[in-house]
Amino acid sequence: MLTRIDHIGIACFDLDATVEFYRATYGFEVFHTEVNEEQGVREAMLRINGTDDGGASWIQLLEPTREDSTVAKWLAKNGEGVHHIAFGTDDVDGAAETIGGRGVRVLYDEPRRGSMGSRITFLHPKDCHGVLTELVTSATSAPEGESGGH
Ligand code: MC0
Repeated sequence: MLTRIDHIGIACFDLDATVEFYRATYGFEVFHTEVNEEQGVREAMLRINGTDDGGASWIQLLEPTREDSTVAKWLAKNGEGVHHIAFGTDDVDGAAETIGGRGVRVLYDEPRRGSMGSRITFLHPKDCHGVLTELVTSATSAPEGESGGH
């Protein structure tokens, strides 16, 4: 059902400075950037391994775009750090239904748009031993919107 770690989401105050840290320290380059207005984030995706077939693993750096976003709220309380983990699945609808049936709160009735055209939903951290957990099905098509770096 869940086949891989799709990404680790890391909340930061300054996306450009954090991108530069990951480049200078680890050699990870930005593959894609976008603004997700619904989620209230500007994000950069750094590919750690894998290819363009939808099975890659990423570091996702997240900067809030507005004060009332979930990431802004989380940063104000916790400071920078790991915000969520995302598991990859070929079937986010089915995985959400199965996991919801096991008593875990699924935060969205229907999956929403995630990074690079993916479909995502979240599980409540209080039902997951303190970890905000995302389920994601990658888009197999090329990403749309703002992109760069590759
Ligand atoms: C909140 N809590 C967390 C947490 N966020 N615990 C672990 N990890 C997190 N990231 C905890 C709080 O500390 C609090 O615990 C309790 O959950 C309730 O949180 P709250 O601060 O009162 O806030 P709520 O209830 O208004 O919202 C929490 C909730 C929300 C998880 C429902 O953050 C949410 O809907 N998250 C999903 C969407 C999201 O995060 N989007 C941003 C990434 P205490 O013990 O103090 O009660 S978007 C993204 O990642 C996309 C673009 C993508 O991957 O493609």
